[in-house]
Amino acid sequence: MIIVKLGGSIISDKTTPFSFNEGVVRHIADEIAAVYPRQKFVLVHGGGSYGHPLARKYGIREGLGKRDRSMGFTRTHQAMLELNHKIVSVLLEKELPAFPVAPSSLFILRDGEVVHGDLTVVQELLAREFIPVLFGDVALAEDRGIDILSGDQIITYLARKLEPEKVIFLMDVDGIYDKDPKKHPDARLVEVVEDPSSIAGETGTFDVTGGIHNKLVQAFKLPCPAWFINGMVKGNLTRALRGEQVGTRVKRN
Ligand code: IP8
Repeated sequence: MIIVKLGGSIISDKTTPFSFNEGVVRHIADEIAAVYPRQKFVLVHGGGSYGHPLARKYGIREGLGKRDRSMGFTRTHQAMLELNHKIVSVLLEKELPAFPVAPSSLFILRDGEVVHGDLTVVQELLAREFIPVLFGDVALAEDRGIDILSGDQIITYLARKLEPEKVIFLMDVDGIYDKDPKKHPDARLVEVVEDPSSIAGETGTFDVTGGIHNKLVQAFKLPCPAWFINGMVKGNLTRALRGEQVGTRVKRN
């Protein structure tokens, strides 16, 4: 089984609220359809311009308090269901038996971390050759009442319990660079990272989107190899599925 993360920046335009990049999701679905059902998948997508603006507007991470927050909790979830519906619809168009699974019904957080999770349904869906489609979501929290659960946290949890062959992160940049490629034309794409300390070296690995460096650190905690690739480029997912060199590969020794 392979876990694929559809980053929020590829499935929607983060600068335009409620925008959906259908074309990108379509080519990703094509590449999955080319190897399914030989290859099993769990898909996890981010919040993009559906979840993040609402989560910020209602201050969900600050927990329950004002009445407005409970409405915001539900509205943010509703927006994520809408995005999930669009993604699942594209997968169904390609004859892939995608099935939506809402993480807010599976996980409970404390201190921003998962303290309770139940993957029975995900496992049973996989056993019946469905493709579970999870997403960054709101979640109930033991400490502050409500919180946000990111797609990356879900992936860490899934990977520890389900032991996938690999995790592929689809992003809107080519991988991890040694410095900011927008500021430094000589920035080099790092092809393989084998040692986490190499990324915290003299120059450090530049965090292009604000989340990549952290993703890389998290990737070392996964029990399997991880790939960071540009999901906007057709064929990249196929290359990563085949194990060919593309983007940045995180190999644990
Ligand atoms: O984009 C965030 O998920 P992410 C989900 O995977 C919400 O960090 C609701 C903002």
